[in-house]
Amino acid sequence: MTDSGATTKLTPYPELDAEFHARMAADPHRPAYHFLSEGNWLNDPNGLIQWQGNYHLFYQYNPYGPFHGTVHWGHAASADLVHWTHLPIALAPTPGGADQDGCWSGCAVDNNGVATFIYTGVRGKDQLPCIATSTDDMLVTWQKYPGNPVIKSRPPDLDLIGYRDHSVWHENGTWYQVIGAGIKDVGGTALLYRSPDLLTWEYLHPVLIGDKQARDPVWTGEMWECPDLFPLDGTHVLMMSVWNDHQLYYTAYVAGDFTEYRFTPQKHGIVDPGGSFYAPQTMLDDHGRRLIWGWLRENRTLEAQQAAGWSGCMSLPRVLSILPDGTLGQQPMPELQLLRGRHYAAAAMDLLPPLPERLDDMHGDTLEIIAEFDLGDATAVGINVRCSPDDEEQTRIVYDRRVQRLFIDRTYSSLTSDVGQDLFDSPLAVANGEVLRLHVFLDRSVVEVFAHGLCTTARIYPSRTDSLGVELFTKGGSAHVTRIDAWEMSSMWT
Ligand code: DQQ
Repeated sequence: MTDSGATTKLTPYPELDAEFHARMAADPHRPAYHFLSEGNWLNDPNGLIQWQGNYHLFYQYNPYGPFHGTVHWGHAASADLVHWTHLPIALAPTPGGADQDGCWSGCAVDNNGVATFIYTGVRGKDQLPCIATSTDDMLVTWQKYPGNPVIKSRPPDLDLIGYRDHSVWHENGTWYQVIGAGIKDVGGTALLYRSPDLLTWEYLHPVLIGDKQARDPVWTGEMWECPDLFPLDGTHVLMMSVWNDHQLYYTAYVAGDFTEYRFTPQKHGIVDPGGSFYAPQTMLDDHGRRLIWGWLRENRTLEAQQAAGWSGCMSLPRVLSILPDGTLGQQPMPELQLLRGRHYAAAAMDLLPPLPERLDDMHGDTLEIIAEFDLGDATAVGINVRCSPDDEEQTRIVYDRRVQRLFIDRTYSSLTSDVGQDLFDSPLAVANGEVLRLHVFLDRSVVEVFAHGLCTTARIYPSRTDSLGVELFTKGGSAHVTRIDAWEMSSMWT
């Protein structure tokens, strides 16, 4: 493949043979209904677009192993946003080209009928914007623009410690994009450009500059990766994935006013505080919904990832909204109900401390669970999932009303030592008299919890094959469970 417009080569990589697929299929930690690559390494979602009746998800992919390197764009498509089919690699580094060392993150737009990627090409120390286009209905073949990179250098008057990733939109006949960056000794930023044609770009100004010293209201570090700027429910949202001193932290957001192409934050938050979700991307679908996917990082050693032969999966697709208090809300995409299989329901019940109530009929490692609690005089209530019969292994989802926080407690999630065991918490205020509603998606090594507009996701790696039980519990007083439903979830692969 060259930068002169030739079609991307499709299969220059080691085959994932039948033995490899069998190993992946037998892996008890591989999710069944969270998107992931057939093997090897996956990170950021890229190029989300609806095209000719299909949704397309591209993603950062290393076909050479389960580690970050030689980054390509993997590709999958879906007609219903739930069942997906893997397609050939869409972008590969071009030897001698502007992306010879990696096709890093970017987005897709419809440029007057031509599907177009804007992505970061890596060549040595350069990380610069590149363009590729496709003219086939399934977006399988891509032609790189011969003039890549389309921006030849960073803005000269800024001392930047990073410059990559793209959020592009069209407004009043002009293309705009923000590029993620960090201003040395100052903080993260998103730099605004405009263009008549996606090929020639004029730098304007930073839409917002963070303060890497400020911890309050949300720390945003020294560089912003994967910025995403979009209108939502009458306001604007800017998301930024916080990179600091070569570490990836979380994705923060600001919601507020975007006038004259400058952002004035009114609300701040963390998109998903569960310690795994990073580098998300959003898309607007033809129902007018703003959908989001994020990369769910592994939380086990590099050696464990190498041994597994795969690393990384996507969050469930979620629908974004602005909640009544102006913060960002997330709901599971309703189409996920297509995956519901066998249904388990239990009658409403009183919960008493101290022992948890095991739901004998409800068990599994790929479950959707909806539980509603009248908190009564309890100080905390919750659900334990992936419980072994003796409770030696269990993952606790706990709402503690005294501190008004929701926890995912992984202290006892696994008997193995090479996996994360810490606990993640998020602010969640349930008013007196209000019913607490926990909506949990359990998918082997993924626990994704929705509650009152919040979403928090953690990775777990139970070691026992019988860690399949579900329990409800209360602490400090009695509570009443008004509803408990669960479904076995089927696989997303067509
Ligand atoms: N991942 C890409 C970069 C981006 C980072 C490289 C975020 O473009 O900044 O794989 O995870």
